[in-house]
Amino acid sequence: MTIPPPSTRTRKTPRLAGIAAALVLLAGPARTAPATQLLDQDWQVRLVPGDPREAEHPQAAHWLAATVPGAVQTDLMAAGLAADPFVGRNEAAIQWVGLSDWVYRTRFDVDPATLARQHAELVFEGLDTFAEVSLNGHKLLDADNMFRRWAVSAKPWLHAGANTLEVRLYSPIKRLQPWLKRQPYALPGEFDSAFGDEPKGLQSANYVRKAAYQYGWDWGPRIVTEGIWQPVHLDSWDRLRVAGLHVAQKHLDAQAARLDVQLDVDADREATLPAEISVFGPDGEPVARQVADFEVVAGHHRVGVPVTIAHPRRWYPVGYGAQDMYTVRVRLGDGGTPLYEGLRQVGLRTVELRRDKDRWGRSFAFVVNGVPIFAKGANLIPFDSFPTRVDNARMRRTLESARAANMNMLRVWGGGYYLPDAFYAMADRMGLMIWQDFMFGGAIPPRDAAFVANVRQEAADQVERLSDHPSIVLWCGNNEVQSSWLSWGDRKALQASLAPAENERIRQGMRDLFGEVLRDAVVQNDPDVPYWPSSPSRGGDGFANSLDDGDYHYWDVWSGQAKPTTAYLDVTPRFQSEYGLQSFPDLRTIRAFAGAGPWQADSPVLRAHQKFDGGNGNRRLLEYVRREYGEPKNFPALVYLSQVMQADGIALAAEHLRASRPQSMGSLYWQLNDLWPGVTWSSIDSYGRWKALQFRARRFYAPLLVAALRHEGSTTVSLVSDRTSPLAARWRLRLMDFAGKVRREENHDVTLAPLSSTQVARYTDAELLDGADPRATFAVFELIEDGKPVARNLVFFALPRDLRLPRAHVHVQLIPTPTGYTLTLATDALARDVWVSFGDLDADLSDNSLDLLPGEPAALEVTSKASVEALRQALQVQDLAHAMGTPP
Ligand code: BMA
Repeated sequence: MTIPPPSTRTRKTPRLAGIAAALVLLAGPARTAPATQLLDQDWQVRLVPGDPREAEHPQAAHWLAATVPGAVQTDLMAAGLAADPFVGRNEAAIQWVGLSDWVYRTRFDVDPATLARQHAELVFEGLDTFAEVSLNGHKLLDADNMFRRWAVSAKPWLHAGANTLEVRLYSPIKRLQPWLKRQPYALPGEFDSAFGDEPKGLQSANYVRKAAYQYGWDWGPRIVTEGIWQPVHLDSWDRLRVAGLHVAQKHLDAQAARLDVQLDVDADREATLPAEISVFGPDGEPVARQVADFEVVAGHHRVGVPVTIAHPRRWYPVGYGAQDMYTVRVRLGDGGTPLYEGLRQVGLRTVELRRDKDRWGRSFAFVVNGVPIFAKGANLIPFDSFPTRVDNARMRRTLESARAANMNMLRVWGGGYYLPDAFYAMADRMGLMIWQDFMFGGAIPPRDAAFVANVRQEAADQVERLSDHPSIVLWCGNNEVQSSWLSWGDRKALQASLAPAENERIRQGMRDLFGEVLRDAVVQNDPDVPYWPSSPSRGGDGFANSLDDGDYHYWDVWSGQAKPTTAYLDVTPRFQSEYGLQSFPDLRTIRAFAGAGPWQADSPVLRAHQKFDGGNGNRRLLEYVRREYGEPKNFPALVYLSQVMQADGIALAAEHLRASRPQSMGSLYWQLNDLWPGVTWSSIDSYGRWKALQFRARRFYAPLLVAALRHEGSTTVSLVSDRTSPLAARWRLRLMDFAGKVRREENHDVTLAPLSSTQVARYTDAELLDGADPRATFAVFELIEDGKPVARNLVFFALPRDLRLPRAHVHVQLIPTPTGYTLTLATDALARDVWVSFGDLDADLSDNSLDLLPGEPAALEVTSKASVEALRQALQVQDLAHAMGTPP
């Protein structure tokens, strides 16, 4: 017998509304089967009567159709009462929504059978954020945390026929500001509102458990949502129900996996529950079956039964093995129709965050199933300002792009929200490791008992929900909270104004929260995954961002001192979890939010979609482009050059980090994705379009890399292999002029050790050039396996703006194939950073942003619905020499 693996897994209660449930509640005798009624219909929303905005927005003072799960802002957009804040300069016009109080209502019928149940519970999987819930006029719940699940007994207030459910949502800004103004001081936050609704330095976001980025970030707008953002349902049962199924991994080695199959049970009295536990292997084959009793007592509790799998197949990160997963099935009952059946998918793997003392200090390395893995990836920001409109297809496309670019890790950064189960299930399937921050983005948190208790419950909810995903390899307490306390100007200014004892209390509060409360949540609910208190840190709350110990955020390039990108080569941390450069998105994306143009870097609409330094980021971007590439000849050239600059800079850093293995064991650049169309650090824009960096990432994160890093007049050549077996190969150096004439060639045999970086050569410019013109000569380094180049990198001896780059003629040929098209590119002279596009047509390219050498054509696969004629007509090829304004 085989069963197909289900597509998702269980959570505490079956998730509904498209979030498929693998927890199957079978029809037992009608009175014993727990039931769930989804309340997603007939919702309406309006301003709370008496809200001061009624006069200004009279239409919102009437009931409007609402979507649950959803947000007020998206309801108003659907009703035509709010303009799309992602277009033009509309962001300002939607601010009033988050400054108002709203009320949602629906009516639902309850049948007599449900009413007769011993238990009826109303469950809100997520409320955003300050919410007051009433059922038939009786107040049931006050909620104050977007990240928690709220379940309350509804039994006393339910009646037969129509029931009215009302949810009032209070503006978190309006609720907290008056209180905050009365406090002796405000805790330092993140980004001040650009709209004047909160005074500078007086940010209420610190004091509420709500996604921090919605208050505005340096890559996204301020849209303070309110709404019922997760499903609502009414659960009813008698005597007993199973509320969750987990599989804890107690021990794992090549011989055996010892698991504990656990049920979360609500029982009215003690009972013995006969059960059949079956385990199915990665191919659906049965591998273990066991009959056992779960002994339950009265109340809510967890019961477990041990199960062993012999010779388990383990889950591996992509590139290191298969993503094998097992399905555990639990059936309760004594042979007849089961009273309950639940399925849970698990991946078996060990994870260690290796922190050994070594000659560079103390390591920071992920070791999965005993294999030390260099983490290659990026930071993930939230997918949208409105979490409820993110569908699985969007998340999948982003994850697939990451995997396609040879990434193996993403960091779910702490200023957003905990992502849905489907996200982690996809990461499991794709073998992408997830570094999971708790949701603390940088603001200094309060420390009062109620706040801490609220966070404790949030952490328990979330860690328990996500605990069985093999993709999660780290839980991290916060992003930059404790490090900022020690180094940011506003924090230091506050500390100078406070008594030392008060400073110590604030610091101790953070120590307690990140050193104990969150750590405990992980130890209790996901004990086989390591915990790290803060990024960046050395594992405690002391000085962070040191090169010898812990993870490192490097921002001297771009922000801070705006150092040139070569400064990336001056730092070799143990794990670089953030560093980044901005670029403009594709012109099509710009057109979609900014209209027809013409534009310049400081056009008001482009400044409105640039959040770094209040819109001044575009100047910084131009400065970086000018510094290395000279004056762009027009705006499209600036867009193109900004992407080349970003890709070149990040490639330099990533290659340096990989070459520094094992001193460095990770590179996560900032940032993978965008949540709106803007000018940001992303490598994929909000339409899913790849920037040059995303294509380059595929090369600099490829399993085999030749890193040729030129710094201060010398080039160091390292060969990097992520393979787990030795590689016999050859490396080659060719020195060429721009017309393709080889002036010199060297070939060397080499054997690369598994999981290694090997420095094979170091040349001064004089040695490499041997008298050739540095402005018209370049070096090509290649790694060759079985006669074929598998990795390549070019070294130039001057900044691009100072090179005598030729105006190359790139010949193109587009030929239909059974699956799409092949595009062949050939050139008569060196063409750098060749970028192929098809105007307004959608087309996916197997590669882009590539250097073309004369005599070495490149063939790209193109997938598009457009016809060959249309594609040929729209085809555009740009290269560096043509985009730089200064003639060569
Ligand atoms: C980092 C992040 C974010 C921010 C990014 C770019 O340090 O943690 O707070 O968006 O820098 O400035």
